[in-house]
Amino acid sequence: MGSSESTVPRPPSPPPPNPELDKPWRKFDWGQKEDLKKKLENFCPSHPDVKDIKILLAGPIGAGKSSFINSVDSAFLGRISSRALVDTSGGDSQSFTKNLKGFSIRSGKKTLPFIFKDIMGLEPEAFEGSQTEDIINAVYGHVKDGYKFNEEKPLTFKDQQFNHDPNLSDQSFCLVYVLPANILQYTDDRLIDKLKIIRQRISERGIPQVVVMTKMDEACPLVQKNLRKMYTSKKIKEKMELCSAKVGVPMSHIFPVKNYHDEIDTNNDVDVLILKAIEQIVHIANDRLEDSESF
Ligand SMILES: Nc1nc2c(ncn2[C@@H]2O[C@H](COP(=O)(O)OP(=O)(O)O)[C@@H](O)[C@H]2O)c(=O)[nH]1
Ligand SMILES: [Mg+2]
Repeated sequence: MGSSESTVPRPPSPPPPNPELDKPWRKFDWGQKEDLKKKLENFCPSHPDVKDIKILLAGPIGAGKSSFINSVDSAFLGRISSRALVDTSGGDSQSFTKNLKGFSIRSGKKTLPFIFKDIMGLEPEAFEGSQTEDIINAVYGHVKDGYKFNEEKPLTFKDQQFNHDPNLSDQSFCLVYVLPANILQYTDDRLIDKLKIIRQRISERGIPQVVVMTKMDEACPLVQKNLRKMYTSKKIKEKMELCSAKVGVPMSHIFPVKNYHDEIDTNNDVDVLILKAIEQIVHIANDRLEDSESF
């Protein structure tokens, strides 16, 4: 059997800390997919002048904005969609979204009453202020569809593409930051500062902000193996708490997801996280829309 050498007994090393909590810290029903789909299919904006809710997605290049739109589309279609065109080049090409354009989502024959707008990547190193101005203008409906964002020069009221008189349906009632789970540890403060400026400016008019945290699979091996560990993984909880502290959004406004990225079929657990995020975003936006009489 073993060698007869005498070994100095080592003090027992403490067991590694369990990466998993005993109980999920957020209650989450993994069986609610059909319910969520139905609710979203039957949703109707609560203001008669607004046909659909505009959901503005902002975030760095490669964060997963296009993949998120595709994932929402896929969850409703029941098959993988690639309409929003994901950048597969690793993020350094020039082919990322530069034009403001809307994506609507269909379920069966019905077009759902919300539209995603994917805006230019929010890069920490880009010219001071220009992107934050563009994002703020986009929230308030001043940026016309098709406008081609220019990193070096924000849209101004003198431009043709500036909508001087946005109506209620041109405006966004929720700004969604799409941020990959691992970004906040490594990013420099310039991105955080930009987010802060945007937050201050849009909260003047009470526009809520939420974070969709993507690439949760890459952030935690437990979750990579099984998405249902999302709310028991200590690592995921830490990432979300860090995000809440740095970006200044409450935990209740942060939604962890895994986008479809290399799958060929949809699955329940990916869908249910994506649909839950959308359901919450749509309600947060609609609540703000209901209050819109007040300004
Ligand atoms: N593992 C993983 N990869 C993702 C996820 N979301 C996006 N990706 C990948 O990240 C890259 C950038 O995504 P993309 O949607 O183009 O980002 P965008 O620039 O914000 O539109 C693509 O290669 C995606 O396949 C995710 O949740 N998990
Ligand atoms: Mg994109």
